[in-house]
Amino acid sequence: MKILKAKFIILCNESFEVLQNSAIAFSDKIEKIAKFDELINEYKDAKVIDFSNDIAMPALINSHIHLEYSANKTNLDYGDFVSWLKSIIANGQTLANSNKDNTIKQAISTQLKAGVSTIGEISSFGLSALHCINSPIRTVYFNEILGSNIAMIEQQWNGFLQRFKTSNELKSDLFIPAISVHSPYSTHIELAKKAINLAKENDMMIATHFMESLDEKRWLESSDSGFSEFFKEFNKNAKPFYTPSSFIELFKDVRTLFIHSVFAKNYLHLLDKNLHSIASCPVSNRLLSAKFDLSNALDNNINVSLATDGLSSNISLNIWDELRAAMMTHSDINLAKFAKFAIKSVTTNPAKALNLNLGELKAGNIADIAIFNGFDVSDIDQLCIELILHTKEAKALYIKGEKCNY
Ligand code: MCF
Ligand code: FE
Repeated sequence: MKILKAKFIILCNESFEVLQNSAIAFSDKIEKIAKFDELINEYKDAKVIDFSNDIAMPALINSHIHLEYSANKTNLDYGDFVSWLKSIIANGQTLANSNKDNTIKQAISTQLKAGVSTIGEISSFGLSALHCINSPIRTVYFNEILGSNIAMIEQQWNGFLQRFKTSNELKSDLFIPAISVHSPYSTHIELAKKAINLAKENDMMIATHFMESLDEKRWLESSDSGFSEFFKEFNKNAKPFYTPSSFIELFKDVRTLFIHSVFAKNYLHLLDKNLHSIASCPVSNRLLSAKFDLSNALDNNINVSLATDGLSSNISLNIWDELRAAMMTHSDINLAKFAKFAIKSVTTNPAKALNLNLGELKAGNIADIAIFNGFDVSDIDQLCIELILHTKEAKALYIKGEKCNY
């Protein structure tokens, strides 16, 4: 047993309580949160960890990242989604030839250093699995399926199945296989249906990029947009496989993380409040598309997480950089209210989205705890604002109760 003393403990519970000068008793799970004297009386042999000038909170969760797309610096086109997509495809070879192992390792280390214990990794090629396994990080590993060309469907499915099986063999409580149906514009309905059935059979969750751009919305709603030009290069008779509603319908009864959903406003009522969540990536949205209407999503009781996306649409994979960017982006929301939401958006909200016993410091939850440098605040309301403004790295990170080296 360990007892960790902290100046502030941000519980991330429903009422967003912040305890002062209290302590957490934990093994691989959180046993009890109370005053230090009470805990040391109860757990006499516990090892005491003194962070009494610092802030303890649930370790962070970055619910959407593409580790395998970490090599990009300046070679992709931003400002228009279809142009970006073309540049990703055109640069495929350059990215493939880059030293992916090093960039993936670095990206994981950036997560841990920032206090992130858990990631939602979209794996397009199966290259990141072993890197995740060989690090202390917890990974929900979304094996990606995509392909719109009917002639290639079988080949795409077989390649996906191979990666899926490999990841399933690696399954543990720190490596949780899952499935990513890339997007409605890129994934043939036969592939999507098979993948969703596979997820159901294996009780796995799904992630899908949905309504990321105006072009995607126009394509799905009226078969028109930059996507028609784009697809015509490959297939003169290209038609969308879905309407926005028929796409959402496929995910009925399946836990699903919808990514971006910037243009999904008219369809939010179709989401299942228990099983469906949204991950929003403000920097990626600025570079590729438009601003997500966060107030509207929250008013509609959607469970929203903030995440970094990959380096192919970001300049930093540090989740605190993302929260700072989000704070500036969503200037329509009161600052203190936004700061509390932002903290929940990387703790309780993604824990709910990914169905993990994490994100809140409470007895019985997994002991994933992050420690950050403390400071004095005039008002407890200011704590989250200052934390977001000033934090770049964690002082310590515990995953399943074990201190991480990173
Ligand atoms: O989230 C961003 C933007 N939207 C869609 N896809 C990706 C993002 N970052 C990386 N991707 C990957 C995606 O997983 O880019 C490819 C897919 O493999 C685009 S389709 C050739
Ligand atoms: Fe993405």
